[in-house]
Order: sequence, then structure tokens, then C-alpha cells
Amino acid sequence: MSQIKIAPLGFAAGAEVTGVDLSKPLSSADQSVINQAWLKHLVLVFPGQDLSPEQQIAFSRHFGLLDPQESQAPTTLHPDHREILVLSNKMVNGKKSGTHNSGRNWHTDLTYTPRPAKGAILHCKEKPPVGGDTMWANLYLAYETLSPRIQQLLEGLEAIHDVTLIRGLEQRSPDVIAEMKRRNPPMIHPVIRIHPETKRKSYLVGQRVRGFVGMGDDESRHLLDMLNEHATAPEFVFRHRWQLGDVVMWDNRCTSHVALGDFDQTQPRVMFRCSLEGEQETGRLFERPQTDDRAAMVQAVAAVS
Ligand SMILES: O=C(O)CCC(=O)C(=O)O
Ligand SMILES: [Fe+2]
Repeated sequence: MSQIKIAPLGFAAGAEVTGVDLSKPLSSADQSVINQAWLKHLVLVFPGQDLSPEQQIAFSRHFGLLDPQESQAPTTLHPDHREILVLSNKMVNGKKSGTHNSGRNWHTDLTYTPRPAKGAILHCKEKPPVGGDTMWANLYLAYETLSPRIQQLLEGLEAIHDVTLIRGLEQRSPDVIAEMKRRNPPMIHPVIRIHPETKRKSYLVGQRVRGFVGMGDDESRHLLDMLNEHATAPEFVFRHRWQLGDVVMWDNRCTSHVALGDFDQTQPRVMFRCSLEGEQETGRLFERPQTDDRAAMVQAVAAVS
């Protein structure tokens, strides 16, 4: 019998999970309770945990394969555990860490790869006295509250996800920027997603999307702004104020998130992240379309009208 207690923290998402020590092996009863709660609440907060990298990795593996982290610059991974991405604003070898400003615009993890992450498990190791919160948006609610007309428009639509749109990427060291670009050329994914376990629909865009396949730049921009604004309305968002030792596990298949830079940057903020590998490869490489003369003319007119 499981001793786990689940207490909802928000309407859109979020639940606190207590009565389980994640440093110990997880029983199959506990694993199943956590998975059910995860599908229902999308973001689970486990307060007061203290996990070694090995224990965090072992816990994460209960919920899927770990992402091999091929998309990340090697210098941002834990030196002894490549399964862990170190999100830190501390100096490394006299330089700003390659993750000092990670996650600062709305995104779903690893959409710049062919296989967006299934989820992530983030462990708070050091935190500033106030701020440095993270927010998640419930993308099921976002989809379900669109009008049927717009839902129809999204059917079959594809978005171009671009790693260079990571906010603040240009502030990272040249070698990290070069690695991220080299490893992650622009990637196309369908906008509509069906969650493999709940079978509910949501839509995947975010602020790292450059535009939509087959649309002009202006059309893309307006549609994207509308979809992003709608998805991140306060009603659909859960905001977490971190405590030391928190482990937060989110379902990346139906949420987006943003890490706020609202804290004193001289104070350390350090998080260890395991990413769960996506179950489906939904991406294909974006190649700039060859426009014929007529299309070029229409585009030119559209640009001035
Ligand atoms: O640092 C955070 O709160 C989250 C950063 C982020 O986007 C991530 O870990 O995927
Ligand atoms: Fe993220």
C-alpha cells in the first residue's frame, strides 16, 4: 500500500506529493500512484528531497528512458553524469556557465530536436532568497478553449522551431552558442499533439517558433502571437516558488514553461535536470523552400501592401 499523499496546488496544473523519499528505491505501487498523479496534474512538486545525482537518475528512469543529451553543449552537462544538465548561474573556470540564463522564454523542452522531451525532473540544489520562480502552462486547456474555427485551422499545421530563438542565447559563450547551433538545425513539428497516454489534444508552439510552414512572415507572426498569448494566460498557468530540495517533475507532452530571471543574479541558483526522452520522433529538418517566380512576386507585393 502506498503512503503517498497528493494535494493539488493549482487549477491549471500542479500538485504537491508527500509521503515518499525519492532517494530510496520506488515500489511499483508508488510509481503507479505518481504516474497517475502526473497525468492528472501535469507538474508534481516533491518537497524536501535530497538526492545524489545517482539517486535522481534512478528515480527519473522509473518514468522513461533518459535523453542522451546529444542536443546540449557538453560543457553544460554534469562532469561525472552526462544524464544531468546543470542549470547554474555560477562561474565555471572563470567564465559564465553556458546555462546561466536557460529557459527564459516560453518553451517546451527540446522542440529544437526531432524528439521533444517526454518530461523532466528538476532538483533544486541552490536558490536565491527570493525569486527565480518557474511557471508552467497547461496546453490541454489552451487547446480546448480555442474556438472550433481556430482548432480547425491548426489541424495539419506545422511549426518551425529554432534554437537561435532561445532568449539570451547571444549572452552565452561563443563555444556554447556554436555547439547549440551546430547540433540543432531548425526543426519542423506538427502543431497539434495527441498525448500518448491521456489521448487528449494540445497545441505546441512557444516563443522558440520562427513561423508556420506555408505561411508568410506576417501571417505567422500574428497567428503565433495569438496562440502564445492564449496558451500563457494566467488562468492556464501554475507558478512554483522554489524551496531548497524540491524535485519538480513536469509532463512536457502537454505543457510549456518559462524560468523567470526575477532574482538577484549575484546569488547562486543551481538546478540539476534529467530529461526523459520523447516517445515519438515527430520532427523533420526545415529546409528553406525554393520559391518560384510567381510566389516571389506575390510575396513581394504582400510585403509592401
Ligand atoms: O531553471 C528552471 O527553472 C527551468 C529551466 C528550464 O527551462 C528547464 O530546466 O527545462
Ligand atoms: Fe525548459
